[in-house]
Amino acid sequence: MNDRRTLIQAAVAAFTVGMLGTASGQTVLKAADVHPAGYPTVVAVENMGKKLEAATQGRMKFQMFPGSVLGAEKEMIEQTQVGAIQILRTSLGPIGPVVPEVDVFNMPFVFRDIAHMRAVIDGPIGDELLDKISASPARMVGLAWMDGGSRSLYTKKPVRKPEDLKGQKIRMMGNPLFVDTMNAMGGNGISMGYGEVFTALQTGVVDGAENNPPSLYTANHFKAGAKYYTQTNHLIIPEVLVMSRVAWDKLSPADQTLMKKLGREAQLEQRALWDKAVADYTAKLKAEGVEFIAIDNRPFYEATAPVRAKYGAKFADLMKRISEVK
Ligand code: GTR
Repeated sequence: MNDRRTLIQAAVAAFTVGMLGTASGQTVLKAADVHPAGYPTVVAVENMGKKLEAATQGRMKFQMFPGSVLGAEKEMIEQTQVGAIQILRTSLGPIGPVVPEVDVFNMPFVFRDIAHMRAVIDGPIGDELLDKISASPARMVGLAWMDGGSRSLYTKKPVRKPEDLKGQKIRMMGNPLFVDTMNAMGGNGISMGYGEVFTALQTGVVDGAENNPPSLYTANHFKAGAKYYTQTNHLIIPEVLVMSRVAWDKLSPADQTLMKKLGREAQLEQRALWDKAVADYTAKLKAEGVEFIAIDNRPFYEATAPVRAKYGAKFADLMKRISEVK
C-alpha cells in the first residue's frame, strides 16, 4: 500500500516536473499542501493563484496539488528545494531542520496566545524570519505566513497533567525540538510524518498526537481512537508559504514583487478562513464525541522550561523582542 502510494507520488511528480514554463508560454507553478481541498491554507493559496493569473493576464498561474499527493511534508520540502515543487505551504516545524534560524518560532510556549503570534508574524520579526529562510542555503524563498492555530494534545486516555503522559507514546512532527518538548511534557515523543499518524494510532504504535482542531478533524485521527483533546496549547507554530529558489530566480523583479504582495494578501485571507475553520471543526469534533478537556496548562509550561533554555539560548535577544511585542 505504502509502496503503491510512493510509486503514484513519484509518477505524479515526474509527470509534473516539466510543467514550469509550458509550450504556450504560460508559466504553471506547482503548489502543494498536505491538507485536503477546502482546507484554509489550500483555499488561500488557490485564490492567490487566481489573482496571479488575473494580474499577469494569464502569463502565470498555480496548479494546486493538495492532500499530500506529491508526498509527505518532509519530501515536499525536499522537492521544493530542488525545484520540482514551486510553491509550498508547510508547517514551520519541519523547516527547522533545514533552516535552524526559524526554530525560535517552533519552541513550546514562545507565544502567549494566537493574537501575540499574529502580531509577531505581521510585524518586523515576521519579515526578518521570512528573510532568514530566503537568505539561508536551503534554496527556498519565504513568501508569507499562514495561521496554524494552537496545537494541543489528543490521546486515547484522558490527560490532565504531565504525570498522566507517563509511558504514553505521542507522535510529534519531524524536528528533534518537538521530541524533546514531548519528553519534557511527560510523554515519549515519537517523530513521524503526518500521513502515518492514523495507522500508528490504530495499531497502537502511538497513543496520541498533538495538533489543531482542523487537522484533528480532517485527518480523522479522532476516528482512530484519539477521543480526548487536552487544551495544552503548547505549540503555536505559524505555517509558512515558500517558493522554490529555482523558480524564484526565473521571475522578473516585478513578478517577484507581485508574488510577495499576493503572498501577504493570502496571509490575511487565510487567517479569516482559519478562524472560521477552527470554530466549525471544533463543533464537528464535539458532535463526534471528542471530549475537550480544559486544563490549567502552567505545569506543561513549567515542564518545558529546559527545552526553551536548551534551544532558546542562541535566540535570547529575539525571544526578548518577541515577548515585548504587544
Ligand atoms: C498541521 C500542519 C501541517 C502538518 C501537520 C503535522 O497542523 O498544518 O502542515 O505539519 O500539522 O502535524 O504534520
